Amino acid sequence: MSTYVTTPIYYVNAMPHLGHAYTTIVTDTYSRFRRLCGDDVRFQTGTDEHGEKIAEAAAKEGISPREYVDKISAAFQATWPKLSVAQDYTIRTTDKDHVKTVQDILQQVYDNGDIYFSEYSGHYCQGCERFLTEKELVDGKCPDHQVAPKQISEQNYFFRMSKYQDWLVEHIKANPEYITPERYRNEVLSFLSEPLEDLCISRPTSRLTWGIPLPFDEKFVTYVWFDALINYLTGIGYPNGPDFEKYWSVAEHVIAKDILKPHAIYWPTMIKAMGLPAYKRLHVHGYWNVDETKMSKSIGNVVRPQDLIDAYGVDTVRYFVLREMSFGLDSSFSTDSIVARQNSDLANDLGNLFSRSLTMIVKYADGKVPPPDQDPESESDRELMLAVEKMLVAYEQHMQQFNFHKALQVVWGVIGLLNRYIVTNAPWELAKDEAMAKRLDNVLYSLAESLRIITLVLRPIMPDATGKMAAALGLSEAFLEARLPEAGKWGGIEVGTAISSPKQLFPRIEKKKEQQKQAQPEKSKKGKGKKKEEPQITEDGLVTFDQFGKFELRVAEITAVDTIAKADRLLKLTVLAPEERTIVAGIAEHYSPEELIGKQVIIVANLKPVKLRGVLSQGMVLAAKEKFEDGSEKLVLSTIAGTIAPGSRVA
Ligand code: ME8
Repeated sequence: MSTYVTTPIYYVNAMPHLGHAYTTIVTDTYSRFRRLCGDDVRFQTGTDEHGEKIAEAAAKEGISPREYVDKISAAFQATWPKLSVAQDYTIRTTDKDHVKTVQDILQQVYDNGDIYFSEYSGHYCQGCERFLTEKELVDGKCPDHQVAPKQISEQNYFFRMSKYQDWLVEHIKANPEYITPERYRNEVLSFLSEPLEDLCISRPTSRLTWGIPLPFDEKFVTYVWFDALINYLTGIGYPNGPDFEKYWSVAEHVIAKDILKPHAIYWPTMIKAMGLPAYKRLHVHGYWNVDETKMSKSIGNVVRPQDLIDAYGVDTVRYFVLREMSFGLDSSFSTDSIVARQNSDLANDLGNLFSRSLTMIVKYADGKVPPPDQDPESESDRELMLAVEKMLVAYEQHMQQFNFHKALQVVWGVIGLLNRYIVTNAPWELAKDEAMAKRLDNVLYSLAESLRIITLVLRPIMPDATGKMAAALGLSEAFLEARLPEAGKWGGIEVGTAISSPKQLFPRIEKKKEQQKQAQPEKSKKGKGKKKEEPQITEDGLVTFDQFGKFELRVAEITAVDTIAKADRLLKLTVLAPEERTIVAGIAEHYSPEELIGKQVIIVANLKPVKLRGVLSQGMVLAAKEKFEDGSEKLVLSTIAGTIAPGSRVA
């Protein structure tokens, strides 16, 4: 099968922001997904470089339009590899072959009688670069750009769009998948329930010269939308290039709702007038907002992709946008939401699962995938295999429908299940019992195999991180060849594959120092000058509320555990509470390191730090101890009954 998928070509009147990054990441993810399914994929992006907006932006900078478009289109092209976007072709509407194709198409449509000369007067919005109908105005203004359109009256060339209205309505009705999600299909059908006007497709050179000259009248240049939409054809070599036949019949366009009308109405009718078959699907997403307002260059409330990459890394940025936005609906951007996704979904759920599982394979199976020995009696084995199988089916469906957030939800369902599988099967307990050696092998095999499948399905979303995951799982080469659905079948990982303990895949992000300061202003003031009162127990052996209140109990999350040389009973815990600190705890006889990672425990956070065996201990972990008659002891760490942000006060 072939897949051809495109982003809009972005205007080069401003630098790329998160909105552009989102559409391009979505399209890249989809193209990687189709490749994973074995398709021959063509993925195209590019820049829209003609028109009034661009001419104006260049004039503002005091440089020629040519210099200006070269500069900004280079900035767009430089952004994509940083976001791990790997397009097959980048088109610029100033490319010579594109200019020729646009002129050839204009001539053809003109010769067929679908372009005519006439006079028009109407409401022209410069931001939209088109005439708005009376109905589209809100309080006399363009709803998108919040400015009153100019009243323009001029002679121009028009495309007989109205001629194709009935065909378009029928086509949309007969092909429910043509425009999705459904709300946008309904919006287009509702718009088409009124008579469609013809489309003005020229601008007089007296007003604008930065455009493609009309082949049949040199006093006019082509309207930017008639020029821009044709990029989808030029990029695959229309009309005679070898790729055209292969890719046009499967063309899918990805856009945001701001450019629904040009893509769902102008473009299909233009294609029809050219005598070509319709594109296959149009995928429409919502807006990234900041404080309820659309992120846009004209408002200036933009988030730059580079800033996000610097702060969180490319994998987190890609995961975040795909997981956070329900495709089709608007989403609000905030740094809190991206930090929460990184810490909770990536560092905690996926990162911990991965490092815990691989560390156990290294420790209990000599770093090699042990042989499986599925236990038909084991409820947890059956549940796991069934869950992985179901996940794969749902994942493929959701990815195909552009429901990326749902695809990720089902993958994270299995990640959660695997974390529970580890607790239920407690490999560290199995390792203590010779008789359980086969069971231990099977649990470790199941973990390695599940992680292989998770790595595979996350590959289109996080190409960099999954590359590291595959390498740690000893899969680098096979991984590149893997194709769904075959590669998703249980049993793909080879027994004996060498596993290595991975480096931390997703570091946790700590709140910035300033934020912490803001959060605890009183505490820092209190400490100054005043001598601290030591809590004292009263004569009757009771403590007062005041005295108890002096102990600062906090929830701490264990992120790393190390043994301490020559101290068999001690472990060095690295915890977040919420800042990172180390605590030395005498629990080595009761807990293995891998069992502890990810646990939330309760600590006394305001103890004076002490050094124990050369390691600084900044607090104390609380635990309950049971003593048995034979003198032995059981120790259980105190935890809390649900998950809560590390650093939360226990009161
Ligand atoms: O319209 N949220 O270019 P453009 C989500 N050149 N996506 C956003 C966004 C936001 N806040 N802001 C921008 C043009 N986008 C034409 C297209 S195609 C033949 C010609 C993304 O630079 C989204 O994909 O204004 C939107 O459709 C596109 O950028 C508009 O880019």
